[in-house]
Amino acid sequence: MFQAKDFDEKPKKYILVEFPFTSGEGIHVGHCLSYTAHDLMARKARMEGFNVLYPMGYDSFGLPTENYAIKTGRAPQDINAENTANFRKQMERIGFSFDWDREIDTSKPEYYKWTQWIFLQLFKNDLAYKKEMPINWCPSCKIGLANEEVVKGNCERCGTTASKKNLSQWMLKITAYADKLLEGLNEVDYLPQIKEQQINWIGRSEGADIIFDIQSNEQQLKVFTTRPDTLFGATFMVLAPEHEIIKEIVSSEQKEDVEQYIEASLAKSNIERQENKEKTGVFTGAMAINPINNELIPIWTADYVLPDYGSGAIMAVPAHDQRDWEFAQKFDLPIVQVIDSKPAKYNLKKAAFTNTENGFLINSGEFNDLSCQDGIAKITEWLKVHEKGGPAINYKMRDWVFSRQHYWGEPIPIVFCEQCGTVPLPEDQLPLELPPVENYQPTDTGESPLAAITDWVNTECPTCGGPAKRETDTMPNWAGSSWYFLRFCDPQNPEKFADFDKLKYWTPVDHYNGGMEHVTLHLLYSRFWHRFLFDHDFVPTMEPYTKRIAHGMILGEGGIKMSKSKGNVINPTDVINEYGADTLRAYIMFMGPYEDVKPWDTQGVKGANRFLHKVWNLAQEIILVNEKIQETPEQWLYSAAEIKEVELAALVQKNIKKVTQEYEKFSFNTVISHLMIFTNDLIALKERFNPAEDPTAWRQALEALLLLLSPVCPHIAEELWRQLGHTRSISTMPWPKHDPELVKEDTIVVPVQINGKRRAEIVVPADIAETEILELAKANDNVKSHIENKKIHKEIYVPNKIINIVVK
Ligand code: ANZ
Ligand code: ZN
Repeated sequence: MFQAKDFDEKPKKYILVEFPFTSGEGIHVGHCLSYTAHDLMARKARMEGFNVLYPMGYDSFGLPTENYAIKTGRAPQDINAENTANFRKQMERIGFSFDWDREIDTSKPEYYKWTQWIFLQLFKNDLAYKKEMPINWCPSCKIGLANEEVVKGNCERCGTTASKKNLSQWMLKITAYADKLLEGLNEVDYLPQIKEQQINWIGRSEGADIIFDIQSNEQQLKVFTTRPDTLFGATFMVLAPEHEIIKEIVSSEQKEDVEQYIEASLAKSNIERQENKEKTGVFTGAMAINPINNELIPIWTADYVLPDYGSGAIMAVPAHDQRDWEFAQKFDLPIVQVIDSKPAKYNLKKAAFTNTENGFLINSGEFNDLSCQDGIAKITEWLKVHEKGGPAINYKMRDWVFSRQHYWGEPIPIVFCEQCGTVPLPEDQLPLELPPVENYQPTDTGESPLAAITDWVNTECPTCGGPAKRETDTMPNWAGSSWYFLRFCDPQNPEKFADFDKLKYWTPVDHYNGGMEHVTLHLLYSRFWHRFLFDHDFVPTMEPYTKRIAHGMILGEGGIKMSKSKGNVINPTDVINEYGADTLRAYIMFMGPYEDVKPWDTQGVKGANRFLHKVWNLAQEIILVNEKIQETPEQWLYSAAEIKEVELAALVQKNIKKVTQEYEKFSFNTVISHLMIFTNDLIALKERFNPAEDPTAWRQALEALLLLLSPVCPHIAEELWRQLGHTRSISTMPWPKHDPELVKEDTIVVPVQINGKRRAEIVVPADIAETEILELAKANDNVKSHIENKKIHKEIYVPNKIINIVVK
């Protein structure tokens, strides 16, 4: 019924909502909110003549299924089949107009074959590599934990403090795409806060690397700074406690203190370390040499410097950086001011002088008097010439850890050969299927359960035929969702992940909706894969999604978070059983602005249900006095302009216009409120103008209401439509259009400007003539006082907008 047609000549519209992570609990109200809102868009777009692609599938690899399998001793494959069937049933009951022919499931080999294929392309382009990385580890359960399983630093299962364990892991080099991912944001129309979060997550900083020699030591120390202009003010250095160099430079006197300090800070989380509290740290006993003036400055270690940003080391400039200032105060280190401003407003005794935008350099030798901006350029240049560093760019974003030591994920298509090393599986061996196992439990070595299936692990090297071992890590849950929007364009293709011409027809996605919580992970990952595929001519567009919006969270009754433990989770199926799918849909749209956080309210559900009863009862009265429609489906076109009775005609016209406008603004709650007002107004008018007097006019009015209501409440709209005698589905009808002649606003407000200054506003009939409005304007008291005794040079009326009078 709602199948999208490849290459149809109608204009296409690709509307996408994030597909669900298929847990055993089934669909929740958050899904209902976004799926309903986009169902409205999809249904309306079809009625407006678009060829709409509104697809759905299942993001089904991952922990909930795996954990359930462990608990029940059943195969994840079986559990998944049940979960997805349950989701499908629920979504069908709510009446979403998905194109079910395009259903996909990320854990099916036909699908993940292509996830593996894309991984191979990334690998061949040096964007996938292995690196020793810490994983979360529960020392008591002796298993690796996914991030989601670490709750407030503790193992979710047993509550023991999670620690880290180093394992060699697959990484994807998303950092190589940092600039492209930033630039791409200029091409798209995302909510401003979504763009901002992406920009902050990527976290691009321009600055310089500076290399410091160390006194009586071969080692050198590199720091990243955004403020090379402050180099003369560097009075000490600080290393993150994790910094490798510490053990090479620490003096024997300081060794014990330093080791103790390191141990204590490793126990802290990153968040704890960034919190604003008393600075801690210890001197390493080593001295660095400032390259620009050869001064000796002490090297400290302190945990306010993070190991995984820049080089994990800083030059501290306490005069101009507040954290460094606090540290210098605490440990009585020198503070040397190197930026000044006019007039001087700061007091270095109270805080660092950080707002140096209009500052200039002092105490900086040959660089004195330069503006900060010039100072940055000149000192960076000096560093480059003297081989002590140079321009550098840093990103907050890290490479993407792509390995999981879990069973229920895509196997990584790589083998390790004694002769050939790391060998990608040839593409014709894909999919590399996930073998069945007895035991899904993560292992006490931190390896994936796949490692225990020796006859799967031991294989032949595809290159030399010698003995080789398979990679046993699987991909993260984010893999399958990084490209699913492409597969929807050609979901059954066995030869390719999607046919290029089909992609050309359908992509980019016109509207994409997802949670705010996916703005920095899934959204960024999928943009990265897509951009990579674009760079290698596998997809036709640079960016995957034209628009990206986000729905607000639905809270439980009373405004507290819905959670199983609080027992306040609303099950959409219960609502349907009691009130029907249309009530659920209408209520969920009526709750409030789409992007707002809003609480569930059972009274509101009842209100939505009452509204639908009103529509039903009104319709029955009108249907009763009407003959069944006789037109053949092809002939029948809706035209509200045929309604002769003036008041009814005006009411219908006004509402077609208003409701359509609200749809276009994606203001779904006001779509419903206007439909409610429309219904009430029709009921009120019925008291004065009996449907039996002009059954046709009332039928046409009802048809307008049903057409406007049908995207929200398709079931009741269809039923009443058929009761009127129509044989063609309401969902295939053209969207009603209002007649501008019939919805003229009676009066308009027009501002009056005199010599460019707004002096008055006048209220006039909308169809007023120019001469008439100019007379009225000049008669206005405020206007009068400004033109009295002056000569009118020019007077212009821009219809419906403004009056301009120029006097001398
Ligand atoms: C000297 C300096 C002087 C700095 C000054 C700032 C102001 P963004 O903008 O976030 O990139 N920094 C560098 N690496 C760090 C790390 N691993 N942990 C903590 N801080 C680190 O910030 C760059 C600045 O943050 C760098 O510039 C460095 O301090 C600090 F008046 O260097 B600055
Ligand atoms: Zn080999």
